[in-house]
Amino acid sequence: MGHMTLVQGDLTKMEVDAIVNAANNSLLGGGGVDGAIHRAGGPAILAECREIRARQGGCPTGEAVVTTAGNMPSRFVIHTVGPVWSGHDKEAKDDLLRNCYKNSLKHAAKINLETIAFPNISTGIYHFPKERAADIAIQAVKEMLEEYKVIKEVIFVCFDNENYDLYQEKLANLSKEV
Ligand code: AR6
Repeated sequence: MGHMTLVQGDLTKMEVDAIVNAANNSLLGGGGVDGAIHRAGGPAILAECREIRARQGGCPTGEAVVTTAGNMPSRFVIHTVGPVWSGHDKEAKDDLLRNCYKNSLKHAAKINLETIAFPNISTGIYHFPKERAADIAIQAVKEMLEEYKVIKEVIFVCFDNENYDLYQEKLANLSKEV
């Protein structure tokens, strides 16, 4: 079965089959990791995003779409849209965040990708609480690794120290369970 690993650093530098983008519904780019990905990958990514918009009109929250990674060392970008934390019904937000991880990996498995790197979706500009997001991410990825045998490695790429420390602790606890 595939496994989960952790690194701290810049997602755009990862040499993997796909990196996942924390995008928005428009797919037209933005700040945070989304801005970094479009800058590093170049205009080919936005061109494909525009084609997807023309076909299906953006990307609903919790869903995912796939484009080239342009000039980055990865092959594909899986763009998913996390929930904005503010507002009512926090359980619904949990479900949407869970869907981001699951749908991204479903797309990856469908095109036989083996290594996928995730940022900490929704925990920046969208203000999802980091620990709550980490629990959801790790659980969702664990379930998908059990289901999709083609996926060999999922790498959590943490940018800030707080996320890195959280994932380090949680992944260590998980490996103690088995
Ligand atoms: N590599 C890895 N992680 C990064 C990088 C990087 N280069 N840059 C930031 N992060 P955010 P969101 C981390 O805000 O909360 C955009 O405008 C960051 O520390 O990028 O899902 C979109 O267009 C945080 O832990 O995404 C949307 O409008 C994590 O990436 C909106 O932001 C996610 O933070 C999405 O907000």
